[in-house]
Formats: sequence, C-alpha cells, structure tokens
Amino acid sequence: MLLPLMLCAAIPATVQEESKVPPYTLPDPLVCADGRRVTDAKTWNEVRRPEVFRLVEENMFGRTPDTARLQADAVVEVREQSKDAFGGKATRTQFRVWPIGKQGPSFDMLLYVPNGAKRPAPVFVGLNFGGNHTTAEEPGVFVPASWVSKQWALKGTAQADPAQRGGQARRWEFEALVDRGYASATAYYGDFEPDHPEGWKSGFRAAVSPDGVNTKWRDGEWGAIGCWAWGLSRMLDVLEKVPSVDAGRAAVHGHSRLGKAALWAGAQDRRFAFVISNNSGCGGAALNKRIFGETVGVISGHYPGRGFPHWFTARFETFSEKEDKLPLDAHYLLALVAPRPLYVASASEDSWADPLGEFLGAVHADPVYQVLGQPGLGTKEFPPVGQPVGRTVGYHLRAGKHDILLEDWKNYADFADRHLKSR
Ligand code: GTR
Repeated sequence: MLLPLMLCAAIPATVQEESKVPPYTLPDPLVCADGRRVTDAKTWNEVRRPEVFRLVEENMFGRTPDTARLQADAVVEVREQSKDAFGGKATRTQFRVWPIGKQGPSFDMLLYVPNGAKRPAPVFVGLNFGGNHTTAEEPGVFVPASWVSKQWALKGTAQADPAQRGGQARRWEFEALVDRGYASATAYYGDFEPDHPEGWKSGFRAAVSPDGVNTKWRDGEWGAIGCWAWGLSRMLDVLEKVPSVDAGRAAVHGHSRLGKAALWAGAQDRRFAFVISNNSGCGGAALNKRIFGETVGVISGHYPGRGFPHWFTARFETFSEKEDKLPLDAHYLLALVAPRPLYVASASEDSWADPLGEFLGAVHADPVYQVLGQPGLGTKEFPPVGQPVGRTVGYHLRAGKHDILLEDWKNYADFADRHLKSR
C-alpha cells in the first residue's frame, strides 16, 4: 500500500523566505559553446545569440514553426471604426484577422490611436485575458466567440459574458496612453489558443502545424506561450499596414503568463522596439535556479493536478527539481531582447513570481547590454518600492499585488518617452 504514495511526487514546500533559498550558480550568457568569451557585438550577433536563442527554444518554449507561406493568405477586415473614442480624443478600430487565411481561425484586434497626431503614433501591443470587451468600458467593443475561462464566462459555460464589459479596464490605460501620444492594440489570447491542455486543438497550434496534430508531444515542439507570442507578431503584421501607427516604434507587453509570452515574442521578433514584462515570474523574467515562489516543477505540470503543462515545450518539465541541470536561465531570455529597450516590473506582494528573482534576471542580462554598447540596467542593487531604475533596461518594484496598474503604466510610458518618442 505504500507504493502508490512513493510513486506520486510530493510537491516541495514553496520557498517564501530569503534565508531558505538554496545556493545556485548561473551559466554565463557571454561564454560561447566552444568556450570563447564574447567581447564584441559581432560575436554576440553571429555566434552567441543564436546559441542562446536555441537554448531558450529547445528547453522552454519550443520551436515556432515557420508560417511565412501560410501568412501569404492572411485576410484583414475592419469590422468597426469610430473617431469619437474617449470623447473624441482617439480613433477606435476593430479588426478581424485571419492570419493564415479564411480556412483557419481568426482573432479580433482592438486599436486606439490618438487623433490629430503630427506623425504616426508609437504603439503598445499586448494580449488580454478576458476578451477585448473586458479591456474598455466602451459599449462598441466586440465580445469574443472563442473559449473564455470561468472568471469571464457566463455561468456554467465557456462563453464570454457580455456583462463583463470593462471588467479589466483598470489594467488597460488606453486613455492615459492616448493622452501621452501612444496608440494601443490588444487582442484576446484565447483567440490564438484557449488556455487549457486541450486548447491547442481549436487554436493556431493545430492550424499551422503541417499535419494538423498536436506536435507538442514531440520533443522540441512549441507550447501555448509560443502560440501566444506568435499571435503578438501577427498583431504587429496588421499594425505595419495602419498609416496612423508607427509599427517601427512598437512596445510589446504582457502581464503574468502573458508577460512570459511578451518576452518570448520580443526575443523572436526583432521588429518589436521595446519589450515589457509585467510580473512575468517563473518561465518569464524570474530566475529558475533561484528556488523561490513558483518553480519549474509546479508551473510545468510535474505534480499531478497542478500547473500548466500546455504552456511550455515538453522538455521544460524534465528540469523539475533539477533546475541546476538547466543549461540556461531567465537572463538568457531577457538578453535576447538586447540591445533594444527592456523593462521588467515586479510587485512587492507578488512573492509567487519572485520579485528579487525577476530583478536578478535583469541584472544578469545586463552584461550582454554592455557588450552591445548600451548602458543597460546599470545597477545590481535591488531598488526600494516605488523607485524605478535603469537606462536601456528598466526595473521597478510597485507596492502591492500581482497586477498591472496605473503606476506600472506611468513608468512604461516614461521609459517609452525616453526611448521611443525621441526616435
Ligand atoms: C499563475 C501562474 C503564474 C502566472 C499566473 C498568471 O497561476 O502560476 O506563473 O502566470 O498564473 O498568469 O496570472
């Protein structure tokens, strides 16, 4: 009778105290596989960056298939437009996009662009959790037809509840950004892939795979985070064709699991000029080898009934309780953004996401920025609550819970003013 108990992996206690963090060693992003040290941009770009990229791809998110040929069939339709959004300050446009043609799935994109701008506006691009209608109070915003999680669904269904309109508006400071000269685009993440283990079947993962089956279970194939990141790039494809928007000054952002997706999108798609990780935690900006809060085992579904096995490539789970064997860490993912501006933000009560681990992810990506001639983060000192730091790499620790709030947006817009507005 003891056997089943022994076979069932017990979840180690969550470390929430600094004194309980076991010692760990990080690999050096500036040492090539052949032992050479990177001291110049050329070696980083031609030798080391591709190696770092492959490590992140193979061990965390899986390989994003090349969909260029399928995208030749993309169809973009404007479903609705109003020049009177936010009392006439902005133009709202709602697109329906079939990125691989009308035989495949579609997504809806909501775009706000400031009216009367002298030149095309820089744009914030991000996915939302509940449907576009939850991000704004405006009655004209469409409700998604795809799967939504319980929180946003009509009771007992997976159908979006129209009464949840504006339910996440406090996380989307569209109007404040318009006032500062920024456009914003959002799409519902479930349009790309419903967020559950069977979600791939009705999302783009199945639609773009050559044989139409779930390829995740073959080693190296992508998970849902990879699919959401792919979706962010498809949003940018559409924005590139909007004359009032400057897609060359696009900031990709995301909160929590969507922060992980934003980082991976920014790493893969160098058209994104600025990358923002809001409370992305484990599998995002937080170091995995530093055992604090959520761990590889918990997030990757190693323990029955816990975690999100569909988010990552299958290999990630094999590092559960073996984080020391990981040939990379979060600083590799962050370093892939260099030399472009990067912002990592934490919240003081978000110990599950390990705020210090997120900061240290940025600290250890910093040498790559320096090699590329950028001032980067420029500090190793964990800043006090409410005091943003950094130059090309920004960081702040906001007081409060796991969330994205006006204070976060204010810091992102200030940082964007310095890096995007001046271009
Ligand atoms: C949690 C998960 C985190 C984070 C969060 C979210 O349950 O453990 O990694 O992604 O969800 O996305 O809100």
